[in-house]
Amino acid sequence: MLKLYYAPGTISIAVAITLEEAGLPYETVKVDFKSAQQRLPDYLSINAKGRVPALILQDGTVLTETGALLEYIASISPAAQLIPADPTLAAHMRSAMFYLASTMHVAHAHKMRGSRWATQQSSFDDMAALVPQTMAACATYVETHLLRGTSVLTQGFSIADPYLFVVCNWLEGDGVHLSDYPKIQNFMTMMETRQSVKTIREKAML
Ligand SMILES: N[C@@H](CCC(=O)N[C@@H](CS)C(=O)NCC(=O)O)C(=O)O
Repeated sequence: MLKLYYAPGTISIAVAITLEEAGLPYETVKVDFKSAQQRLPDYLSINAKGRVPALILQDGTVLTETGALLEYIASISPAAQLIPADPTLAAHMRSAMFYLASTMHVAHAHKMRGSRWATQQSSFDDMAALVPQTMAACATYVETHLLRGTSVLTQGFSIADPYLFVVCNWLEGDGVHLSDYPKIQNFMTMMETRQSVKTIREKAML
């Protein structure tokens, strides 16, 4: 069975939602961020990056990076149709995912993880202070360009949606008000109606 290493509320939850969408059986292992378990040797032997998610396959292969995991789940579950067949639509879906990974998630990390980029407390404070602005700029981009319908694609559900859902779930905590972004708000409401998200909430993973 697939085994997902996760921490509640983190980007690893996009993988859990996608596993639910695909109807795949999986087990979970919670990584305790409070005790910095992600930086201890046991976990580093699973994911040398010290981050979640990590997905362990039946044969012991370890996969990391959210986008790669979502693609993997979609590939082994073709019936769930989590990637559009049309290459242009698929490129838009991946464009959204690369944007989330390389820009929006990184902007969010400046609130808590300043030590990745600097050493002084004043630098951390400065980085954290800018997060409401940088995340608002990201939200504006999502609102005006990424969300083409109720979801990332004009029609239908794709692996970009759980990814976007988890990242937008951070917005209020980052000082960005969803009420200023009606399309994102609509998207979040739509996602909350899906059984996958309900199940993940019942499991207290989000
Ligand atoms: N590019 C990675 C980023 C993963 C990542 O940064 N995960 C965060 C949680 S949202 C984490 O594990 N942080 C722990 C830490 O920085 O110590 C991915 O998308 O999988």
